[in-house]
Amino acid sequence: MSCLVMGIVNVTPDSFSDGGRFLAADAAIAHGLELRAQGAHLLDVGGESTRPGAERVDAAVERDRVVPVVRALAQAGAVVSIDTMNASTALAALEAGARIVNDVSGGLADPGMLSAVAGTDAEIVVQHWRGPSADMYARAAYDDIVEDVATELARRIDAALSAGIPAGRIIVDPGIGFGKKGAQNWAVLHGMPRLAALGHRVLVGTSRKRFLTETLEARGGEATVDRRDLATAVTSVLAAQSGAWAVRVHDVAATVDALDVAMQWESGATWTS
Ligand code: PMM
Repeated sequence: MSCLVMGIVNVTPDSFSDGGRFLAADAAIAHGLELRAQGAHLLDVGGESTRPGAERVDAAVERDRVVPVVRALAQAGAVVSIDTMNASTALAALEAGARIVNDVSGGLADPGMLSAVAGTDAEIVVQHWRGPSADMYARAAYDDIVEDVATELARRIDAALSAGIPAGRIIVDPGIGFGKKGAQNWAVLHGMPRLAALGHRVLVGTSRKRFLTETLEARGGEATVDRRDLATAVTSVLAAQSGAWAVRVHDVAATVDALDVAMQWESGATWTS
């Protein structure tokens, strides 16, 4: 088992999980460096919130938010991914030193995205997505959710390949919480081996998401950020055990600790006295 940790660096005023504390570029850069010091292998910089109900942000506003942050973190030696649905933002971020484009729409939101990425040497994350966050729960109807997500991801892989992106540069993501309600997310996570069987690296993002809150609060009490971070560390270990290539998290320190412990457990099998 090995799994990379992707630390989240949100540069948005309305992110539900950090309350916009890192809006200023300097604060976002400092936060990214801190996550790196805590052991993040990748830093995912985003300037548009995808929280349920969120409205789209103008691409120019998004670009102005993220480019200085991407540039500074890349210059500091971090491997940076740019979380965007806009080809223009993706290209500006790659120009500033990002190496991965993380498109939660899997190339569906901007028809120019896949060909733009094909013209660079960047990697791309294609996430399972059925439509904008503003009304994404209206699309949460599935026959067999694992099979449906796998089939729809396979179509995005084909689109990326047709646009000219080599297979080795395509990463898939089941899009936890995107057009999926409560228990549907657990079903998708349980079906991770089916998604890994698509033959691409799999990125998984459960961090602080609503389905975790619902699970924790089912027993009563408030699902504080600390409780959600602990739950995220557990889901991250389980994702790693199910073949995830990387997990996308807010609390890097907790997830790095949890993965370390799980890996030691696994290495016990090869220990001799
Ligand atoms: N989740 C969010 C944003 N970007 N990208 C990928 N690849 N996978 C995810 O699960 C994902 C993402 C929403 O979470 P945030 O608002 O806390 O960043």
